[in-house]
Amino acid sequence: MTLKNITETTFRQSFGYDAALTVKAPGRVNLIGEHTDYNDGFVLPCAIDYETVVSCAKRDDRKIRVIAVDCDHQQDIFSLDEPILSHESQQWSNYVRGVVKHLQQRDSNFGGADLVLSGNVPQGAGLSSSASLEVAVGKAIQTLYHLRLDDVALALNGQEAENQFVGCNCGIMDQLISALGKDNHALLIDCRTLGTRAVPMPANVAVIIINSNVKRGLVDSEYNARREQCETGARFFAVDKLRDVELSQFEAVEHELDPVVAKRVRHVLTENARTLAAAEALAAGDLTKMGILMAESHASMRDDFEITVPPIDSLVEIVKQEIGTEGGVRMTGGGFGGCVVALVPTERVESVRAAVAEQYRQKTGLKETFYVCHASEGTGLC
Ligand code: GAF
Repeated sequence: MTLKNITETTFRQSFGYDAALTVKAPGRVNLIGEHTDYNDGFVLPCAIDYETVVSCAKRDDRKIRVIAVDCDHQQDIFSLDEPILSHESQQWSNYVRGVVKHLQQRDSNFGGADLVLSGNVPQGAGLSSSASLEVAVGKAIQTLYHLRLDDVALALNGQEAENQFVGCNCGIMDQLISALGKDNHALLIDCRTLGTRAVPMPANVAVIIINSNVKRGLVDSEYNARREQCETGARFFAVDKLRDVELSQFEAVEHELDPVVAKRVRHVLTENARTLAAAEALAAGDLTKMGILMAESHASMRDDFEITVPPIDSLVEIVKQEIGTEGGVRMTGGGFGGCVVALVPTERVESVRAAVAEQYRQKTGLKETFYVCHASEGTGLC
């Protein structure tokens, strides 16, 4: 059964009538440009063929009623005419409540709705299951009520909900790529202007995602701490965002900064430069150059930004040994576990799979999950 079949069938069985429409919004994998988005820098993600799907219909009253298929069919119901507060026990509900609350502040021309959600983006793996949920719920209401909000506004709305309602101070990358992803392309995003450039994925190159299955802990607090360290760095240079600091300017005064802050700043400045170079390399189909940039990015996340963990470093080493100069591999996403992404010639996929299957458990005691993904279209009707 497809996700669309699941949400439509659940809708009919639970609410006793047919959904008016079904929308989807994908998760993402970031090829390079990590922790640069909230520094107004550059990122190069692609949307993936794992997504959240929402079947929905208008209601005659001003209530929002939602069922989450993947959370034991739990239900939530709240009114648009009362203050929308956090749900005490159902965390998934807070993404829906936050999106609806912030949507009301952007365009309140909508009434009640019934929604059924389901998704297959692995949760807690750093592949943006939350952003895909936020964008999908926004898209559902926008489409049902013909709200005059474009997909960039839906992305900003999702980010606002996550920052202000859920409490994670994330940047804009995940929601924006879920909203704007392009089939067979990565997107170079300038997180200051929100301008995008679609970069074609080279023919015969596979996007592999390997979940380390490390239990992620303290992700939000470590994430927010990194963000604060970057803000401290920006204050040192008397700029709003690290985007406005040149590498040479930083190197001239590096020793005056707190050593930890200096490492964080170095990561962000060098990662921005790598991301721009990677967009060129990808566009030129230069997998060797991509490999070098991805390896440097990983080392920078490990040594300067300090967001990798030993099993992730092991995975990267195993894949790197296997592919040599034919492609690249690095940790992807916020860090402290999650996934690595590899770009390899299609014919190397099976040898990478075999190398990881043979060595990862032996080195770490953990079992990986292996995905071969397709760079996909952003949110839209199903
Ligand atoms: C998480 C955040 F949600 C993004 O905004 C981004 O900062 C990323 O971590 C790190 O690059 O996915």
